[in-house]
Amino acid sequence: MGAPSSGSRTMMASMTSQASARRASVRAAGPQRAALRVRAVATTAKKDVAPSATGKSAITPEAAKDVYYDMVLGREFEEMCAQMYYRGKMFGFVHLYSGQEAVSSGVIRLLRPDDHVCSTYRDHVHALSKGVPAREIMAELFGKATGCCRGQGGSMHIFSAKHGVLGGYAFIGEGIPVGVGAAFKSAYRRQVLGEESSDSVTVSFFGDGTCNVGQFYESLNMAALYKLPHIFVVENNKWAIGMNHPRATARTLGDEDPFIYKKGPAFGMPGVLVDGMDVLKVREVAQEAIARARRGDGPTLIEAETYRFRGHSLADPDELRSKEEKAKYAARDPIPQLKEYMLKSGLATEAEIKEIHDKVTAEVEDSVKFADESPKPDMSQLLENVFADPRGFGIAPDGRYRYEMPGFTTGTAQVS
Ligand SMILES: Cc1ncc(C[n+]2csc(CCOP(=O)(O)OP(=O)(O)O)c2C)c(N)n1
Ligand SMILES: [Mg+2]
Repeated sequence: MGAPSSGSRTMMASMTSQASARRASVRAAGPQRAALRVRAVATTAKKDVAPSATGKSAITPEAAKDVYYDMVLGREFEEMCAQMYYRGKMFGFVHLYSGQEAVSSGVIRLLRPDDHVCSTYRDHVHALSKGVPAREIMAELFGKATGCCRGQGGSMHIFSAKHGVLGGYAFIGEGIPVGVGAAFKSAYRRQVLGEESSDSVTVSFFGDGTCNVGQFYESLNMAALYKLPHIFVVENNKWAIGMNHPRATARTLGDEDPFIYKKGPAFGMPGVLVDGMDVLKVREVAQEAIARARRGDGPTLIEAETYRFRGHSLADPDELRSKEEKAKYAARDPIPQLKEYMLKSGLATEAEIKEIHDKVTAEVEDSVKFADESPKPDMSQLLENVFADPRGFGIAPDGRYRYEMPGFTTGTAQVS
């Protein structure tokens, strides 16, 4: 994309004036009407919760097997990570996603390759769902040169431009504006540069604890203001390390619990609450949000109620959550739930399910072998991409952006 022209600035002004026209119409409708609209969105959202895995949900056998494969892959990959971490193959903090698979698979398997995903430090499974090969993620976790970030990222920083994975982020909330930025690019191309085919969508994932940082609210505002093709997915696993969600978050008006999805309507976007332990429900809600974003109708906030089956990170002894709470959610494990549904409704046979498990086991074992046998990065790579290129950003004398110049990101600082 070229530098913004004065014409595009005018278009940006018009995007802003369209937004103020919308606000003016809400104001004209009066406070009572506006309040009704908010309630309507929130209530619809509750009704929108799709039929459960035990109910009637339309999914083809191919899609069901794809989603099942993805969830099993996520679970087995993470269990293998735990083993490898305790064997000293990985360094730093490693946060596992086990238990939350229905959210990643239910949303991301519906995306196109040119769509984007922004993650958190609990990022391995989002990347797997988006198509980053298990080998490249495992090698990254081992700090090897064949990893998706050439061994320079590690567990909390899984990034793959090729697969539309815009990164894991150690600082909570950091990924949300990045996701909104990607959605802005898609909308800018369509609305300002007139590229009709630009309809890619970005989904940002983050936790319940992250909803209490400012970047969440700034991002909700900007996404709504410009009707960006962005989906906010809150993975509400009830805990932010050792802080229980209701202890940290103000209750929404009239509720006993704080509902994050109700913050969507406050910013003029639908807020949807979904059972995040039921992949078919998540899928239906995501389908609607993705279609809305692609049509150009703007963002959606999805709150998926879920649970992590392990401690906050592999360094957490997980002593704060009660046995009863853990047992309650273990009984709602999304993987056996989907398996049972698939078998009962003829979406897959026992033999096909077994084949999926065997393939996943082979894929995960292969990823470990590949990571183990891969070389470490060369010392010369140590400071690459750490400091800004001394040649600076901006436009070069040939009229191209400097970052488009061959070799721009290599050799930014050499270690001999
Ligand atoms: C800006 C910032 N503040 C504080 C922290 C420390 N921190 C790490 S994880 C975490 C809790 C996040 O909880 P949640 O958003 O619910 O995600 P979950 O771990 O449950 O997936 C906090 C506060 C951080 N990483 N970044
Ligand atoms: Mg949480």
